[in-house]
Amino acid sequence: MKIIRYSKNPLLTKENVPFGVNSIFNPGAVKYNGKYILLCRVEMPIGRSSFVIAESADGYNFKVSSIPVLTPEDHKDFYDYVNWGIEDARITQIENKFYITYTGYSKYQPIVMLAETSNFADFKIHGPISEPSNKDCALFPEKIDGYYWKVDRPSAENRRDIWISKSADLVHWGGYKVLLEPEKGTWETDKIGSSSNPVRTKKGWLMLYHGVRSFGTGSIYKLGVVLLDLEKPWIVKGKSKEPILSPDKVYERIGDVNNVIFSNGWIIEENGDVKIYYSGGDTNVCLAETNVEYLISLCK
Ligand code: BMA
Repeated sequence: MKIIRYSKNPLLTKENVPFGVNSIFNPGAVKYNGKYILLCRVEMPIGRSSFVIAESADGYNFKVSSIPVLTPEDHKDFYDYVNWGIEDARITQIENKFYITYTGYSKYQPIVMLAETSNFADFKIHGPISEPSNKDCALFPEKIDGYYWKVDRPSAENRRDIWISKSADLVHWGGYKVLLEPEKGTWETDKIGSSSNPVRTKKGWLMLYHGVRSFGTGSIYKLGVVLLDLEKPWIVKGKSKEPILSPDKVYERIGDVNNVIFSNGWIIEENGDVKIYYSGGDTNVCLAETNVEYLISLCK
């Protein structure tokens, strides 16, 4: 098994959105009531992002909601932290609720926001769960050692590492540790960040991440995969040495931001098949398929 791009990529472009947008991209993904749900970022004509739902019975053919389901204006008490847009949702089911971690963007720079929903129509917004500058947050789907856990990507001077922390209530966090650092002099040399919510496998927590190498003229975003210890999730058991998906097709090479493969959502089927939803060039929604065993075999 390899990572196989869907032959009809991209699944969605702005032509599939029933209202005027610049782009649709970076979907969070989850199965709900037997349906595939993508919570996609739409950049509105003014240049600020909101979220729409795209829904599908088969994971390939999606229909986009007629209006955004979550906007900066919905944030009332927290508007100052999201008034430049909300971006890049990651969805984690914990018991019978869906928790959404996403980027709030404002003059204060990126910050991690938390919301929850039971039906993808009504959202309870908890507000910021980080200080700036921080993004790429993903929650673990169950308690470990009595705590909820998250990964995120704070920006420190010259450093873009993935950190892990824990919480008793999903809102107040502590116990911060560095989880993963960019491997210098490789495809991920400049920065890394989570690309999916971690999923339990027999061998450990499996998670996609993105790595970035910057050049004078821009950056290249690629995907990797990492395996974390089940009981001690701050321990890395292995990771892919090479990227698992790199910009290659025209719809990944050329877009609002060239040479980007960015993912923040995947679905693991009961038989171990994996659907990685991703975007090419910050401009569309695409799909690549693989399976859990193959991803684990890459984590050395
Ligand atoms: C990251 C985020 C993503 C975006 C990516 C590539 O920093 O802002 O939303 O897809 O850059 O441009």
